[in-house]
Amino acid sequence: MATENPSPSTANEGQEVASSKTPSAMDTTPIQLGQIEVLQILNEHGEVDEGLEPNYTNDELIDMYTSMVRARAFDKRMLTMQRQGRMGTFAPNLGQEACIAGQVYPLLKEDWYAPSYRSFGAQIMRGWPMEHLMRLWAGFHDGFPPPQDVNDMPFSIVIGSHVLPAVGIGMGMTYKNDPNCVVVNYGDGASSQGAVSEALNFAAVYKAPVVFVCENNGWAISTPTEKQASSEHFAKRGVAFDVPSIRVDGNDLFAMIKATEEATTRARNGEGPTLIEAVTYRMSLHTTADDPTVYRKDSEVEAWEKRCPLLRFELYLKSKGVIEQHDIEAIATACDEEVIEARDKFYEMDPADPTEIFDFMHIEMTEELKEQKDEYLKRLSNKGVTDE
Ligand SMILES: Cc1ncc(C[n+]2csc(CCOP(=O)(O)OP(=O)(O)O)c2C)c(N)n1
Ligand SMILES: [Mg+2]
Repeated sequence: MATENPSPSTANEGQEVASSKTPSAMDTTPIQLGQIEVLQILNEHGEVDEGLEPNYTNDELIDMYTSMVRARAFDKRMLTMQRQGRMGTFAPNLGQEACIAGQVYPLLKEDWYAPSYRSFGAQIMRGWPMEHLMRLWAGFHDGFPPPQDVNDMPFSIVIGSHVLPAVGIGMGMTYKNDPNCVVVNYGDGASSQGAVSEALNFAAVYKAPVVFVCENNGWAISTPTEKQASSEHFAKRGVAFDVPSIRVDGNDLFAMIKATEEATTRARNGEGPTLIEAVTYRMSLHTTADDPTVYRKDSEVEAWEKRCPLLRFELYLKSKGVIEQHDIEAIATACDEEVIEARDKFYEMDPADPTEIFDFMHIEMTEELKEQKDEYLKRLSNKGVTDE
């Protein structure tokens, strides 16, 4: 239907104005929703798809395996420290090590990483000292800012909130002609936040060099994925926004690396975003404040234990003759020693100054805050926490 007043004031005479054109007849051919590719290279028995087997050197293979073992050692130690009352609330990553390592493996130092809270394995790979992460989880504000020269956002606890800013970083890269890209991760639960859909749309329209990794780990605390979404395939979400999307075995390090590599290449070539749905499983607690035994069956966890990302990688490395059982044990011990060294450094760090918690909200403290601070200081003094 032609509109009666077709002219935006800027339109030149005689030039066709888009809004005044009679739309072409409705094309009634059914829309073929792009089939979602599914990728697995290394299965749970440690068998590799020979056509897709990557060509890494033995040292590279041992290095990537060690990254996963280190993440698991950190995970276990943090849980122990929390149970001893020496660590704050902590979100374990047990079972998701391949997903997390694979999504940053192809990143360059200059690229950006915008993680959610269950991503310490990747943060370590990006250059965060483990004692720094311990400081963060223990609640010290100096633990949150990324180390110098690490292009990461601090991890996001407000679920899905960091995905739009990550797209903003990507759009900034395009604007400045930077040949870099951004990887952002979020969970199956976070995908229900409207901001995540907005982010996919913005990224698609502006061809932002962003890799979205939706970590589908079965649960959003006690909400199972079937109550989160009507389709178990989160990769389908990308199709609606015209974002190339793929469903990947998130417990398969090779598949995660390959999918991320292809996505980062596309991003660097100006071809815009990609959505990777990483199918994985949270084998441990949501956080140390959670007890999953009240909402999920042990049999479910046992089934996923067989799909453990480390186990299949060990089987693969052994079958290739890259490592033997004693190497596996030596790597585990070395990683645990690294974590203990970091823990000891963390224990030696100065405790926080409890008086400074009011100091960083405003450049100039409001009268109300000053009163609150005074009251708080009096209480600390009465309790003997401070001398004053
Ligand atoms: C905006 C917001 N709402 C609620 C919460 C409380 N919360 C913390 S984690 C979580 C579930 C997240 O699940 P998912 O995105 O699947 O990530 P996962 O924990 O499984 O890695 C919720 C609801 C929050 N942190 N932020
Ligand atoms: Mg989840």
